[in-house]
Amino acid sequence: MELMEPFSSKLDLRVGTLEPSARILRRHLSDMQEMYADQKRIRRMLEGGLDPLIYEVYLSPVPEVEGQLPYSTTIIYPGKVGHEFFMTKGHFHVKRDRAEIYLGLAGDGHLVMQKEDGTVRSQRMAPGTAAYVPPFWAHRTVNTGTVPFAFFAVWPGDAGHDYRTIETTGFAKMMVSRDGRAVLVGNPRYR
Ligand code: S6P
Ligand code: ZN
Repeated sequence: MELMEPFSSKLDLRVGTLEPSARILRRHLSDMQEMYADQKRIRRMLEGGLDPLIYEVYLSPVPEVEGQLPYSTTIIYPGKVGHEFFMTKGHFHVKRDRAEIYLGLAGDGHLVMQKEDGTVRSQRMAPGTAAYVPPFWAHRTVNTGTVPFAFFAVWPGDAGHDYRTIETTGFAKMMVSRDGRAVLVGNPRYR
């Protein structure tokens, strides 16, 4: 393993930005259109030239190898596709027995987790919430508030990210707004 010098980062607790970051990843609706239930609405939005920025990920300069602890911040913007809140793509770790820790920084959100058998659990996240993603659970975060939702994450460097499984099956439940409240309902696109 590469021998590194100690270093620190500047994390803006109100906004969620991380400096320095090795890379900033931005996902727009067109990068994850198959993740949402209302496909007709998405086609109309994209054909009408509406392709909102859903979230940004600030990645630490820590290498993704065994023994290291890479970290990131994520900012999910407020918004919905129909009734479904803006969210991350969501993933399993390639090494399924690798866990992760999330820390809420700003705004309101939910962490939705799913086991391979389709069991779903969710945790509400607010500033100061430390949420634990145990081994074997896929994880996706959702902005269920009205301002940007930001959180910090740290995971084992050799975890790896498996997006394919969630792209193929989806999550069994989705987070929607109903009578002004965020609720988990069955996802019609879950296979
Ligand atoms: C990585 C960690 C986060 C997410 C980020 C975006 O293990 O869970 O940094 O990568 O929140 O979500 P996603 O599902 O697009 O990677
Ligand atoms: Zn992860």
